[in-house]
Amino acid sequence: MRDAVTTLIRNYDGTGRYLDRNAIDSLKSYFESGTERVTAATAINANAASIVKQAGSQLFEELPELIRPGGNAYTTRRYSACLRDMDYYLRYASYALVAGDSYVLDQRVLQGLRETYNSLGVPIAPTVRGIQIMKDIVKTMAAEMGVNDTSFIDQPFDHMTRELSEQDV
Ligand SMILES: CCC1=C(C)/C(=C/C2=NC(=C\c3[nH]c(/C=C4\NC(=O)[C@H](C)[C@H]4CC)c(C)c3CCC(=O)O)/C(CCC(=O)O)=C2C)NC1=O
Repeated sequence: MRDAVTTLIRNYDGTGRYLDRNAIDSLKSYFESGTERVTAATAINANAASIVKQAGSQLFEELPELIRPGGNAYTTRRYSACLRDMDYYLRYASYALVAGDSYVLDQRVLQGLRETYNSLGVPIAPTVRGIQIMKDIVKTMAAEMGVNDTSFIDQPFDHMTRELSEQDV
């Protein structure tokens, strides 16, 4: 596990430097956003089941072919697997939000995921859409809980969708 602070120290220690102005600025911004990060995690924690359910409904409404015969989320087993995946993305996003760092996503969620999805025929673009729908729901909830600038919430969700969509070189 890494967070914004340990990642920064790791970089500076790697080159034997004291924390300079850039380091201090990024530490300040991390600590200043601390309360809002915790608020976002609280919003997710208190509403996880309903966020996943709502995002799933919206996704299947937008892309009904997913749950029709031949669709990857067709049959109860695959439908549940899909919502379970959404729940994974949401839970790990809440960790990354608190950490202020994407390392936990790279390490625990994204490693080997595209290969798994490709081998099972799980379509990437609709998965990306599902993650983005959850992002929007979480941002709305955080705003309702008094978070003024919810832009930091984009980071983990956008990181996951970026990594998932990345094309093989
Ligand atoms: C914590 C990290 C972690 C992740 C991310 C994870 C994902 C993950 N999703 C899987 C399957 C799956 N994932 C989906 C998901 C979907 N199908 C769709 O059409 C939608 C677009 C989408 C939902 C948004 C489906 C349907 C399966 C089952 C596919 C199958 O078995 O045929 C599998 C294969 C094994 C299994 O079924 O459990 C893995 C490993 N597992 C993990 O441990």
